[in-house]
Amino acid sequence: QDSSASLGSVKQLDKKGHDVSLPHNDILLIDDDVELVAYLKESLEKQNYYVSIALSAERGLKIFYETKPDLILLDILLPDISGIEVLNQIIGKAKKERIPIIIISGEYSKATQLHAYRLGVMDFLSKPVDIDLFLALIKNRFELKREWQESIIVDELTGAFNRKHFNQVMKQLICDFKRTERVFSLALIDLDYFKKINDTYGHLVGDEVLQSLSELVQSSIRMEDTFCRFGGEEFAVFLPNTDASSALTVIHRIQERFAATDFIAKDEVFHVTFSSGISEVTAAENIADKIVEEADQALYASKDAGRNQTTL
Ligand code: GH3
Ligand code: MG
Ligand code: MG
Ligand code: MG
Repeated sequence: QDSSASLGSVKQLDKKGHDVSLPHNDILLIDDDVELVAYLKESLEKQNYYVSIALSAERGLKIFYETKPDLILLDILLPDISGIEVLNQIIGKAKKERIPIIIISGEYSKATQLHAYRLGVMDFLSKPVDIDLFLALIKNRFELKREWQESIIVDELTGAFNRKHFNQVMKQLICDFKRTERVFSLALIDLDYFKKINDTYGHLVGDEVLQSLSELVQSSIRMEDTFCRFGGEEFAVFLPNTDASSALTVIHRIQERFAATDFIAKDEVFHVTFSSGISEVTAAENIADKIVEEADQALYASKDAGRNQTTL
């Protein structure tokens, strides 16, 4: 028996020995120059990119729509329709989904380049390709994309994940649960009498309290747990592989430390607490709305019972 399997950290290798359990970048290479394509594919795979090849525009379009690659390398002179025509067809979707398109072309007249840039491509490389420059460019494009992907799921004020990511994680955990029956818990956290903090000390101090809570939670949970700002002064923590009573222990610890945190404003020390409600996924309740509703009800029970406490 492999003990690491139970931790969910077991490596999954594909035929080429890539670790498919890690996030990876798919590149679609549309070019009819067989020799160049083979060379680029080999060079890219050495950098751990996944590469699909299309030797015609038609095939390229098919792969684009079916697999949603992370980046596209596109030739202009293709055997069927021109790369410019391909661009016309895919640029809208590519822009919307932030899929960078890099033109690699033996035809690089100013008119062609201008046309491509005006359609919205970011980069235009001329053949023959310098492999070092090529790889450096690709690396930067992915870096930019990764930064963007991160920025759209993180809340600016607190650094917690936002509602969009909350929904993604929920979906993934429910999917895992249905497959493996691996339990997870959701804790909702709502600050107590937060409106009064704002009214007494001002909105900026309120913001600092939100940031302080976020730092405390982030530093108190495990790597595999996910902390999100659910909205306003309400937060959520996903705890995979954790039943409700273990989640309770985690939240209690945070609750105690938070209540003991000294805040200072207007020359006085004040304290803030939060209430929490926990729900655990079950076979009967494995729909996102149900799980949130149950945690929300538990949260309201904590509020009713006097706040600064957690209910299962
Ligand atoms: P309860 O204990 O019942 O939860 O009372 P409460 O005052 O915390 O709840 P209520 O929903 O009445 O007020 C929440 C307040 O949170 C009102 C809103 O202005 C404030 N708030 C929401 N988002 C932010 C924010 O980003 N910054 C600041 N400073 N305040 C915020
Ligand atoms: Mg060609
Ligand atoms: Mg509140
Ligand atoms: Mg609230």
